[in-house]
Amino acid sequence: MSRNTHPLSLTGALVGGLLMVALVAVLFVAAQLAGAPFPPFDLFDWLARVLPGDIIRLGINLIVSVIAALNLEDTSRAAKTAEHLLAVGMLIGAGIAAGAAAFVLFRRQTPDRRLAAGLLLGAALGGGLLLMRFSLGDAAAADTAGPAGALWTLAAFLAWGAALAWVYNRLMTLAPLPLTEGEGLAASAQAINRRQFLVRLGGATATITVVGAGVGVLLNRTPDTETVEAEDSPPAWSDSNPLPNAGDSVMPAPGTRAELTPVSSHYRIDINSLPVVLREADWTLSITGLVDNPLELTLAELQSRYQPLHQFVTLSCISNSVGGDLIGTQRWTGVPLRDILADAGPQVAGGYLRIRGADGFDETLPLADARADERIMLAYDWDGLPLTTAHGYPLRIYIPNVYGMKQPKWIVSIEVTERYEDGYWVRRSWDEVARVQATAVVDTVATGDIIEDGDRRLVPVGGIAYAGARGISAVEVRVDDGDWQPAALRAPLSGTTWVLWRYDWPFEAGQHTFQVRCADGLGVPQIETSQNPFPSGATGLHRRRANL
Ligand SMILES: Nc1nc2c(c(=O)[nH]1)N[C@H]1C(S)=C(S)[C@@H](COP(=O)(O)O)O[C@H]1N2
Ligand SMILES: [Mo]
Repeated sequence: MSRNTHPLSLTGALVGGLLMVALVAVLFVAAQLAGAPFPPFDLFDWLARVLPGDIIRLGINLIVSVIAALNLEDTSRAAKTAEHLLAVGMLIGAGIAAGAAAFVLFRRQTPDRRLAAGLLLGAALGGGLLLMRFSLGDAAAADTAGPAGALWTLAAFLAWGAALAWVYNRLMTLAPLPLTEGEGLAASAQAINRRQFLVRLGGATATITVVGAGVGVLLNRTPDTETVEAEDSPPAWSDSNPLPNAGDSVMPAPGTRAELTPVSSHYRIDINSLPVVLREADWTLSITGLVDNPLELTLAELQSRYQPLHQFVTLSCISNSVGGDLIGTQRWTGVPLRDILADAGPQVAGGYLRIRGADGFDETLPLADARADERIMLAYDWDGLPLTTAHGYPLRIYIPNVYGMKQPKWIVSIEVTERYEDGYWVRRSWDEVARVQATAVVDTVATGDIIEDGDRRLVPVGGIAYAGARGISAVEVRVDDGDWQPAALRAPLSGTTWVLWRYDWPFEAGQHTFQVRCADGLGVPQIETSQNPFPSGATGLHRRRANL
């Protein structure tokens, strides 16, 4: 029996992959249990920083198209899940490649040297991932791991490398495949053959993976599912605590999206696999640069020194498609930025504010805008409660009329400078101004809520229109090839939110297409030609088909 034929690199790929799957499961449990680093996310986040904007965009487009094709409900949540799976897939891919390479390398080595080589390979992989993690800086603060976390990561990858070498050495002692019938009988009488060993290895790694994934999910400490204690909740909006437009006679057509988006279902977009977890005790806001009095404010100081401002605000991602769900409306509470700037005393008039988030995200705002527009605020509450981790705790900025990409979350510093610098997404070729495009959406053709009006039957049709803080002056609806008809506008929650519209359409049986368009508060009609979100935000007419 020829015992010393070397296993193929294909076998190495299989073993490297199996072992990596198990390793990822173990890393996942440690991350969930003890807040250890989760290297697949570091790899993914690092790639997201260093790869060219075009490639990132291609990736995002692909994910978003798949989500659209699958008709998944919550785009931003599904996209994050897809990113997480991709991150894990990439690390497993690295395990497969490293396993194949190692099995070639191992051929010329003695069993002991193989072990050393395996450890070296593990160290290289683990070390590389740690370097990526360190290069992300504060962004990696999503977990509590310090040096212990780094050591753990390294140890885990060393174990992976050692296991790879051990498997190779073990395979060398087993009968290679294929066996003749006689050899097979003989082998099964004494010991297992290579195939049986690999099947066992597969079973063991599968067990570790399933158990690990199960335990990890049970322990779930993902910060974005964080909920707030019920007793801390502010009074819900109700008859005794009405929304500002509660008395409006134009009622949303049934099926229109909620006028005020529950925080738990507000979309979430950020550059990291995991949102940055900041703690109040460790956090301050610094105002630095060209100022007379540099400031370093705690959250309590921000809240007590300045008069709070409450604003209903609609926030949209520039990547939102017309009719998409990357848009939401909440009640933001914070401090006008100009009040804080007044205390800091900028030394320039025409400069810029460089606003940095703890995740490495940054944007630039003209100083003059912040001084002139009291709506520009640093916000700490949504719906009367502290921002959730996912939405930027403890501090984010609101800037009217621009897309979310211009408005950092998790703000840690604001620097007054003379020089303009592109922000995070602008460096990746998105629009420098990112002014919100006027768009309107048909949310519902409420065929189940037909109104009997004398001998007429009316179908409520409705949705939203949004043009940033410019407001909406008109919405029109067209059914099939008919004329554009004016819709009724519900008073908005504020001048900086979307506007709900409604059009009661005289029923006609059959298949119909409902189209909508709007004009902003200045009467400027929306752009009707369809444009993709990149680089300046989506435009075009939204339509919805209904069978009546
Ligand atoms: N620090 C930081 N701020 C950020 C981002 C980010 O990745 N990091 N994403 C921006 C983008 S692209 C959008 S659309 C909004 C989304 O805010 P939300 O997640 O609370 O809906 O946050 C903005 N602010
Ligand atoms: Mo965004």
